[in-house]
Amino acid sequence: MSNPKPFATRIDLRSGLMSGYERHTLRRLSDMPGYFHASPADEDPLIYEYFERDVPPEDGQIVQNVSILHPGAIDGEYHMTKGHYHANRRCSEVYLCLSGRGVLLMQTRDGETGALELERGISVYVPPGWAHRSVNTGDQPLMLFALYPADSGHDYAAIAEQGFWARVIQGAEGHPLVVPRRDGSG
Ligand code: PAN
Ligand code: ZN
Repeated sequence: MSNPKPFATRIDLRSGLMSGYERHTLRRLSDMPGYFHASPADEDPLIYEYFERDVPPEDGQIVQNVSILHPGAIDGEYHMTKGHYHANRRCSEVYLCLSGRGVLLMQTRDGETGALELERGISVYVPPGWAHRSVNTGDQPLMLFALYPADSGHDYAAIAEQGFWARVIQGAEGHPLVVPRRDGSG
């Protein structure tokens, strides 16, 4: 794929719809075995989806991504993305929340942890080396715009095996709680 010419993208700030996307990825509960603390066998909701503009996967190119996390919870655990490290450890990312409410969980391989709230107008800088997972804690879609280097690569395996340092669950009166996991609690 050669260097693209300059191009514009329209992002509907209400629906999150991105014009001209080349990639649309859907994640249902069945695509996420073992990620939630429970997985009811009788339902398979759409947890999240994301749209991307394709550029060459090379140093210097930037991917534009719109992610939509649909509201809901699986046995009290809010809908969330799989989460990943960037395979290229030099690669960072910027998230901008377009609408909805949520939390961005983060962690490093050295055991540092972070959780930052997301709401319309908040941007979060995810430095190199920090895994990241977004969680929808609201009752509306959580829409996120993200920019990341096209040569980042995505390392899902470490998170699939070890999970994140905390789970985000529905507390009393519907308030979200970020609950640190004890080792072995999945
Ligand atoms: C995001 C994510 C997107 C979906 O664009 O890819 O929100 O999350 P998962 O990739 O964890 O399923 C990003 O962080 N890209 O690098
Ligand atoms: Zn990322």
